[in-house]
Amino acid sequence: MAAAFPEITKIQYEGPASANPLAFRYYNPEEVVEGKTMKEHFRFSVAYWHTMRGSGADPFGPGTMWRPWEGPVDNLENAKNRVRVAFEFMQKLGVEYYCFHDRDVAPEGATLAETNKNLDEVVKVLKEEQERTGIRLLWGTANLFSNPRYMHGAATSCNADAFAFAAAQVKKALEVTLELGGQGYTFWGGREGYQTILNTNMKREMDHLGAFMHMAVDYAKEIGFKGQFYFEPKPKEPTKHQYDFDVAACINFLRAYGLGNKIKMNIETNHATLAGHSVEHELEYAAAQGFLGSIDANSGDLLLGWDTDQFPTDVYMTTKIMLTLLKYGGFTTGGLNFDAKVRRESFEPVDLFHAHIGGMDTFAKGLKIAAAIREDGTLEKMVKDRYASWDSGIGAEIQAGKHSFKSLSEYMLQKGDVTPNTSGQQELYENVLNRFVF
Ligand code: XUL
Ligand code: CO
Repeated sequence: MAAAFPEITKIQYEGPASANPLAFRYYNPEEVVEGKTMKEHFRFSVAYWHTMRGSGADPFGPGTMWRPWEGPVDNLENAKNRVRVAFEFMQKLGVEYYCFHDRDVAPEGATLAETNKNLDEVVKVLKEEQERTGIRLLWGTANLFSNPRYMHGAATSCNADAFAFAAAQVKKALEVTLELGGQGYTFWGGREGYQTILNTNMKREMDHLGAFMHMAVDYAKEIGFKGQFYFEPKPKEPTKHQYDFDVAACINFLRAYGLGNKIKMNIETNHATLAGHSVEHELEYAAAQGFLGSIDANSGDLLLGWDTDQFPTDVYMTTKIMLTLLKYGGFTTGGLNFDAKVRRESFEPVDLFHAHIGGMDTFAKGLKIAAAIREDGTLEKMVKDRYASWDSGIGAEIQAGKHSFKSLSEYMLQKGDVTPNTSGQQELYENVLNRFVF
């Protein structure tokens, strides 16, 4: 097969002064930061659905993307050919992981049996390409939302057959993820939610979702899939009320259904902002409770209110993400998956390189800033000092469980009032952060 990107050679690190648009200025894969190479920190991944399948279609018009390797019909041959293109792209970019939905990689057939067969055929090629390049599968997943059979949801559908079909699909997706040595499996809610409570039995739907996830975990055990399961929060889109609203709702759901020790979070930036949070809030909330799994790296547009899935270019955001990641020891099974798409107007193949290079560089710069902030220690000390009242005296006693409402009431009656508060110094904190950004 002829190269899909013949004029592009492997993207190299050229340093901050480089003006070459097809080079990294900050992402230097082998550079060691806090004892790990950059590539080990990030575990960058390409999202097959956007990068290889994004057409640029929107509600107002059809696709715009120019993808010269795509054949006139999306048949098996075309799907296999596309795999070669995907691996050429990832190799030239220097990304070591990818993620996919079953339906991204292989076309649906007329029956489930035929669809599974198609998937097996493409998985053979994926495996070949993985072996040839050393690129690995970060996580796999099943598309339980595109086909009209899932109009009412999959695991939460009012139609029991939709649940059964979804189960068959996830069973197969787990098998191929195992076959490809995938390091994880992600559940994103898809249409698991509702539009109006008037036609919805919420309790029943949630119970079904819990049962579905248990079946997945049980089946993984049965076939020997040891990868990490992730649950990906998103508050809305496609349904008005998604059950996986945010990290807090997801963790609550997992604990309520006895899945808390089986499934971690896959946190997506744009989903966090749709939920009225920042990504660092979501990461911190998950990490503090031991649920930090993986990241779908992108960004939204606060002037638009939907999931625009743009590539991350904001160094403040990547710095904050990296501060949290470094604080909690970084990824184990997870990674930074670019769940992001080029704009509809950026239709040329080379734009895929510009987009990913920008995202990788922005994260690399964020990592360097975060590491410098940590090495300096000022910010950490400021936060520590802010909580100093808990390090000794009454605070330390409360933390050690030595007090009750009664004893605290006695303490306060005797003391009369609290030790005066000190300033929160938000502006000073922001200035300290800026010292490392510019
Ligand atoms: C949808 C989304 C999905 C999941 C995988 O908003 O983020 O692509 O990441 O199903
Ligand atoms: Co995502």
